[in-house]
Amino acid sequence: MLFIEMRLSINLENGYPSIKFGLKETIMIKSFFTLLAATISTTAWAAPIPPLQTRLVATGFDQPLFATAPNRDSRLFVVEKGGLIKIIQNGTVLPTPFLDLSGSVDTSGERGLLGMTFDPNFVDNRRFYVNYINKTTLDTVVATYQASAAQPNVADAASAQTVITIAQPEFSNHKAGWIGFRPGEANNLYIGTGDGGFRDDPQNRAQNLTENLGKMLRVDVSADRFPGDTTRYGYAIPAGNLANGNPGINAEIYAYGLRNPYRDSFDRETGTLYIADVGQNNREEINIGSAGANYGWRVFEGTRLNFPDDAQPPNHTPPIFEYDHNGLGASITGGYVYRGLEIDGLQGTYFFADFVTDQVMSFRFTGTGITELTDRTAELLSPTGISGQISSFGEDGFGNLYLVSINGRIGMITAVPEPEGYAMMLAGMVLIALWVRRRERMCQD
Ligand SMILES: [Ca+2]
Repeated sequence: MLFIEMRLSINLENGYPSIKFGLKETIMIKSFFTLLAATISTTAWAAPIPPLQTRLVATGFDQPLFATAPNRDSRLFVVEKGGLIKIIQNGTVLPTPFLDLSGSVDTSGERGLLGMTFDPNFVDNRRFYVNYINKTTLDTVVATYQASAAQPNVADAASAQTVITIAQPEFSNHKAGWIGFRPGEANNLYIGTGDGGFRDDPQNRAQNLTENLGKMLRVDVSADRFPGDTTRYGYAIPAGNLANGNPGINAEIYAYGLRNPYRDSFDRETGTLYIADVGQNNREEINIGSAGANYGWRVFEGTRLNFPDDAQPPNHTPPIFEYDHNGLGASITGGYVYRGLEIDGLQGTYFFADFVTDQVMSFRFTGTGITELTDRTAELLSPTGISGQISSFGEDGFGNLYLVSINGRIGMITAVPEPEGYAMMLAGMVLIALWVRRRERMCQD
């Protein structure tokens, strides 16, 4: 199609052939080119989405909770709840873990090694960050390490430095744990925190602006703020956080009113921040992250009033999408916007799952709402592949997306190979034809 367009364009002037024809021929040619242009532009706007499948990448992990990679790096780093980070390289899980934090991590309830991200300048500084619950204090720790200069598949354990600690209450749930850098904002580390448990956020922490729980935090980690202390890395406060110099508000807070943001992600092309917040009684929700936003918990659960005794915040930012517990599920696992190179039609499609009902869904965010809500469960889950219990999605260094199951399996979202895809389309057409014939017969009866 593109080739035809290029050949024809040689003879075009003002969009139409310059050779003189009669009126009738000119109208016909104009109609043809209008049709051609419409076809090309439609094709460019919405390449068809082929049938999808999950291709198993590796199995045998112990409660994997996350998968990620440095930009344009062909390895995939898998985070296990118990404290190990393992590398899949060329289809093989390397026998030596990249990092072993099992001696430092508490794993009871929703505690564990919960998140990981690579520094945008990883190629130069070999720096990465982890989020875990400390075995002794039971508090959240975000720490930075460096990969070994001599052995790139092993982290240098002695390089550990603490970026921030966040005090946690005694409850073992709502520890969130995602951390990440927004594309194009290399200095600032985003840290999602839950309300710390238990139910109904008993201390109302998510709305308390002197608490770092129930928040999206943002700190500047562009330099070691304690160069004389090999155990502390620290951080600075970037411009544009909520407090903006107000001493009555924690300087780290970017946005607030979250219950258990599990999981969050940046659209690697647009930088849009997606925050999936796990609900309590009734609603699972997906929010768009913006500086100063209040997502409402505990007063609101989605758009539903959860705690009528509290004053309703006037600045409540409702989710872009929510579902109730009588519908899609009861515990959301947020995913990613697809920006991989393999499947044109999927560009801009956001994937998420529900941990309780084993559903995988997708939609597109238009900037004001969502469109193309699609149930992907039948395509992406199967008894022999990824069967469910989606603990996270993962994104590799090239924008490919993965399903991570807590039962130990990891698979990549791919297109069904074309001959099979055609076969499936053909089978679908045959089924429709049979159905039409059956209806015709029924109408005749
Ligand atoms: Ca230091």
